[in-house]
Amino acid sequence: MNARNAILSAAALACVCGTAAGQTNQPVFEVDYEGPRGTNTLEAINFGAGLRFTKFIYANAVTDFQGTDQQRSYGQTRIVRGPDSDVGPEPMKAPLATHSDEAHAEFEQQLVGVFQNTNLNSFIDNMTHNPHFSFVLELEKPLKDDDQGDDDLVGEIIFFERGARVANSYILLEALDADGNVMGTPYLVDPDIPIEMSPPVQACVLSTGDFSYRFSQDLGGVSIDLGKLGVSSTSRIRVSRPTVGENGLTNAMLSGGRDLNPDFKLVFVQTYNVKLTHWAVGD
Ligand SMILES: [Ca+2]
Ligand SMILES: [Ca+2]
Ligand SMILES: [Ca+2]
Repeated sequence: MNARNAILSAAALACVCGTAAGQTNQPVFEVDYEGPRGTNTLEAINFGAGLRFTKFIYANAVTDFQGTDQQRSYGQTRIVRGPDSDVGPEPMKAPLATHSDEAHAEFEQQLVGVFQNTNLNSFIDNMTHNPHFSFVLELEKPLKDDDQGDDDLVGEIIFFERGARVANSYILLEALDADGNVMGTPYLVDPDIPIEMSPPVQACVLSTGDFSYRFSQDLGGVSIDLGKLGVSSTSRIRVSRPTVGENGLTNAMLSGGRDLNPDFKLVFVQTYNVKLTHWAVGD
């Protein structure tokens, strides 16, 4: 099925409704859903009241990838793609054989591909016991807040996370300036306030050994206003595994199956200076 037909196929278009408690907004994710093995493309995000966005900002580059154990980190942070999907980078089926600068750059080049599409079945997977990961996303153009300051209305960053009970993993986001210095405030994303997807959107789980398809898990989405990072615009975002004792994260917050190794995708939404399209049920 080509992309245009997929968009036009009402049967294939899952209207993914937000039901998160405690949030003032309930965005609807419109996903062209093929199933847990296929391509599941986010087509639009709708915050209601005519605030429906279809333009996304992608990354040009991943830089400064770091793992605690350089000998194993490429295997601890992996690229996943639905086995029947061809959107997004192919999984690297083994850790790199060498850790030369060239191999490091090759891995970063693979990673960035995850952030150049909205296929929710093309994402980053962190192994359960990965002790650390971080990298910087260099965006193709500045991500801007539609309404300066911290609010819960229109999120520019959507954190999609796969978990046994929808999203269950924390992540830390920081806006960086052109020199790599942190602007604003590091923001710990709480996976306990996900927008559940209804009907559910699932993402694949691949085996560690041969990367064959094993089963699938539900995805949850968390909508984050850019103001929560303490900035109104940024072109660089550092993504990392949070550390207990920093940025408000305590051990008590890891009860109930919550963890620090997200299997995730970040989607950046252009909400600033865009022509809004009005949309109603039944269109
Ligand atoms: Ca805001
Ligand atoms: Ca906003
Ligand atoms: Ca998870």
